[in-house]
Amino acid sequence: MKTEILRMLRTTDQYVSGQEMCDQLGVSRTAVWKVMNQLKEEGYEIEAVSNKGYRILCSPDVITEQEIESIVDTDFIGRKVKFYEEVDSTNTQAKKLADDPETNGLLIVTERQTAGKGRRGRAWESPKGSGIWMSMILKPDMAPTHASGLTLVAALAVTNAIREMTCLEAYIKWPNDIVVNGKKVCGILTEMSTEMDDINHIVIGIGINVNTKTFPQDISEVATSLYMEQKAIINRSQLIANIVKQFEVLYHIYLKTCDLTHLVADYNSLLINVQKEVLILEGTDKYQGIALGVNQTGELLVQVGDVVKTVVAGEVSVRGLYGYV
Ligand code: BT5
Repeated sequence: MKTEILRMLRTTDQYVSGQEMCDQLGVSRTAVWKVMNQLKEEGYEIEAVSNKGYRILCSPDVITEQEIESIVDTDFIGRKVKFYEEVDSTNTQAKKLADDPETNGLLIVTERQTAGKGRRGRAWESPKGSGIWMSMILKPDMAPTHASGLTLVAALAVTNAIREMTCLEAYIKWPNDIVVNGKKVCGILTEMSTEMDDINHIVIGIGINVNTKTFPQDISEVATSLYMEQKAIINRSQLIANIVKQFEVLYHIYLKTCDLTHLVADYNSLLINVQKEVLILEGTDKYQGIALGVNQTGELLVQVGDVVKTVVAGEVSVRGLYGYV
């Protein structure tokens, strides 16, 4: 009911009468009044005027199920949210929940991860109260070989959303980072479960440093947050809603061809590596070249001397010649 009440309050700048809420939701005046009090306790500023009703003035920076579900405007991704105050890793939780057939599009969100994961067993710093740590469960009907492109689709969605909601020039660092002013604000980890030639589920984990004010010393050289770059607090639920909306649109486009045919131009226009010298670290192999952009399957094309090499994401790290970008 809280989600419905928040949604009703958000559909208008005007007052919504208590009676209207009771009628629409089929509940008593006392029940509505109780929810209003709960919302106020959670930090919502709600004006109540007799004979007019209730009006929402300000929402706190919370990422609860009710808050996100009340603003998400999609067909299926993020319409259902599972929120944890604290969890080991949203990807790990998502994988546990994904066998349930009802979970296509489910969004798992937490305030804090105790064992946030990066790629290849690396750790992802996920402190309480300032970031977006979330995972989407997807069950597309396509061959497993096409799944890795979805990391790039997610990167494009996050970059678009950051650009739309802030004044920051966010770029993609292939394949799974988003950078602002040369530092990492977001990392994406895609995991998949397959059976024969079918995908059981894909979990796309997205970690964004939103209102983070400091970082541990070991990552402070490479990490930044949206707050640190634009000196203003960003509402995390609004950003989440924007990301899932952008992602859903791009996801449908991706599924048409099961590759980046229709997205590659947009992706390359936001790719920080383009026309830059990059160092490719592939296991013990190491070489440098000029990044040209990605192809339709999401591989990075790198000019090495006279040859254009195709670099497949996975076991590869890409560095700038003089540091992270
Ligand atoms: C990534 O790995 O960038 C993928 C990160 C995915 C995190 C999300 S959060 C929600 C979901 N649940 C999870 O458990 N994971 C996903 P990789 O490219 O391997 O980068 C990891 C490296 O980034 C680390 O070794 C650090 O150097 C650095 N790092 C760690 N925490 C960071 C942070 N909060 N911000 C920026 N850089 C960080």
